[in-house]
Amino acid sequence: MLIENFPPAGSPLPETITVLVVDNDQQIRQPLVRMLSRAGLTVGHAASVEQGVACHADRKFDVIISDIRMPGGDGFDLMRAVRRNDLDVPIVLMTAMPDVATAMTAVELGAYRYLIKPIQQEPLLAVLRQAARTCRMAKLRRAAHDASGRLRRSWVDDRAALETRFAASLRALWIAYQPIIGARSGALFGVEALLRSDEPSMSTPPMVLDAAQQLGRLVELGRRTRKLAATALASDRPGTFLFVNLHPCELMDDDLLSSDTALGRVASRVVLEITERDALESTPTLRDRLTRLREMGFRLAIDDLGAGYSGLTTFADVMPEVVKIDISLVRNIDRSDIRKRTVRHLCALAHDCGGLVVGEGVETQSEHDCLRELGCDLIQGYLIGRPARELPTWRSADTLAALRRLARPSP
Ligand code: G
Ligand code: MN
Repeated sequence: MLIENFPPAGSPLPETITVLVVDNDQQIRQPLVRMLSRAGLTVGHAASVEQGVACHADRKFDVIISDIRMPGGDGFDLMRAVRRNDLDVPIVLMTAMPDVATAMTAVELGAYRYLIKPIQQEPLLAVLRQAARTCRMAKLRRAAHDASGRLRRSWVDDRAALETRFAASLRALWIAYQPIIGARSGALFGVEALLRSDEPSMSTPPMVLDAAQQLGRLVELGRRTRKLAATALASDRPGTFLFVNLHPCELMDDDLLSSDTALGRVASRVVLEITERDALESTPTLRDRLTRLREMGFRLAIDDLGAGYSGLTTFADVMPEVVKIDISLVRNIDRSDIRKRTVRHLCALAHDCGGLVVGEGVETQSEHDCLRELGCDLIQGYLIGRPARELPTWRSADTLAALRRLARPSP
């Protein structure tokens, strides 16, 4: 085992990302190690599963990247062995021979990414940086919990318990639909699909999302949610839009880019809502992925604009067809000059870029009227309808006109 770029003993803590490369093929391993070292990463490498496991046990890396097929033990054996001692380190798998069986195993074991060789430098670096950040965040969170002394059981037990609860919440998953109507016409424009679970120990959507994040299963959760949401739409009359929330990490899931999925098949009726909880710019190949989604027929929305984590940078990155104004700007807007001014300008900006604006979380008639006066095109909130198991039954008179407006003007 060789380690490149490690600082000499006694030097300050390294700021660089440490990565372990495991591949039996020297022709692949060596150039990869060289490329990562040149990019400033601290790189360890191993030629077998056994060596890799020993290497990681010896010196905890921020992220591991491993080949799948290797003689004497494959990438999955490596994952299982590493997980016995380290629940956090993200493991990126790579293969020259992708197939459904290995991809499914990778998902089941919680691989961070499944990459296909040959691997391009920039996307790989972006993935590794993001993985290292995830790993460090997990470690920090763990340290904070430890320090508070709140957590008495072992982490392994906690993880197992969390996995059990998460599995139960997945089984009890369902979708609630909330109507979105035209601000002027009052006609149904679409519905937002909202994640819900009947599992009592994980009863709120943030609890399910948080568990998925901790367990590295956001992609899996996203796939299930999208499939469930799309199935209901397929049985609905044409003409209304389905708004679906995406976690930014779902943008990296190739399943989202496939036309051969339940959601892909109805893409032209779907608005994908993106919230920038994680920096979007850390999503490699973002531009290409957004272009591909639009080619498939999807429209894109910025969710929760004004909520702190969803900012104007995201707006510029995505050039959304729809902007959703966050509930915090909507609440009591009729009594706040500054909110009125903000929303008026956000509407002007969105309209200038050819987009529509949705006011979210509208609870009173005064908020509704005020938003309409300020230029909001669409309204969503308890005033109109609470999220419910059934799709709203009312029909749209102006959906066609709205559809025409949504026919994508160029950014
Ligand atoms: O982040 P996003 O905008 O997708 O969140 C939507 C959430 O807001 C849903 O969980 C939904 O239940 C909730 N919601 C929808 N309408 C209202 C409303 O009028 N008031 C409040 N307080 N919450 C709402
Ligand atoms: Mn939303």
